[in-house]
Amino acid sequence: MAIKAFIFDLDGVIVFTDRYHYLAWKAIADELGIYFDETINHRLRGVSRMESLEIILEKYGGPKLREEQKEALAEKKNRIYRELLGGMSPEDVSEETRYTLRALRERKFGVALGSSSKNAKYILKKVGLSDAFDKISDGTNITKSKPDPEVFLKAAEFLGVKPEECAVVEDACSGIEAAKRAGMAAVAIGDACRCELADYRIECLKEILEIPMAAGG
Ligand code: B16
Ligand code: MG
Repeated sequence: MAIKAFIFDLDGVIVFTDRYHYLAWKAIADELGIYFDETINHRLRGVSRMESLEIILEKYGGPKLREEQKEALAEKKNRIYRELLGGMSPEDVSEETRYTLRALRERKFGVALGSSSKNAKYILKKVGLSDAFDKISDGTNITKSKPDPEVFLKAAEFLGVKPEECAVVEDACSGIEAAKRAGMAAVAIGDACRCELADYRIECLKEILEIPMAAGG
């Protein structure tokens, strides 16, 4: 079936905020005396906030935390993270990224965001990309995070296209798996290129425009 729309992951594809996630989680981990490093941080890619906390708590040796304590920790992490996001600007998005998004729309493809983040709209605003997407599916409209396909199925629904008419661009293997479970084509960039489920592998975003399915809408 012909591809009518592209759904982009945010963190790791459009913007690179994992350093901010790392610094914010590190502050929480340090407060609890938990070992946390960049390798553990890597496991948090594409994973929801509460699931990220559970991964960090795997190394926690203290008394069992109640649900409300966990929620308070996740909220605190988010406050620190948003403070760091506050320093973002349009310079945090490459010209190549802007060009690729524009070119796809000029070719009449639907362009949506499919991100696990509840901060997606804030990030898009900070980097001046609020108008670059036709529809946004993010952490605020899902109950299950990647590798569950919900975030991408919602994006297709918002765009008014069938799942099999969509291609997802992802940097995390959990996102590639989610795309395939949604019945969509999966384009891998960065780390996700080692994921066997990927249909296409690209080194930089504008290579999307050279994939035959993006030739014209
Ligand atoms: P928030 P993506 C994901 O974004 C991040 O990769 C992941 O590290 C983060 O935990 C998740 O969003 C939730 O983010 O705390 O802002 O709701 O890659 O799906 O765009
Ligand atoms: Mg990502």
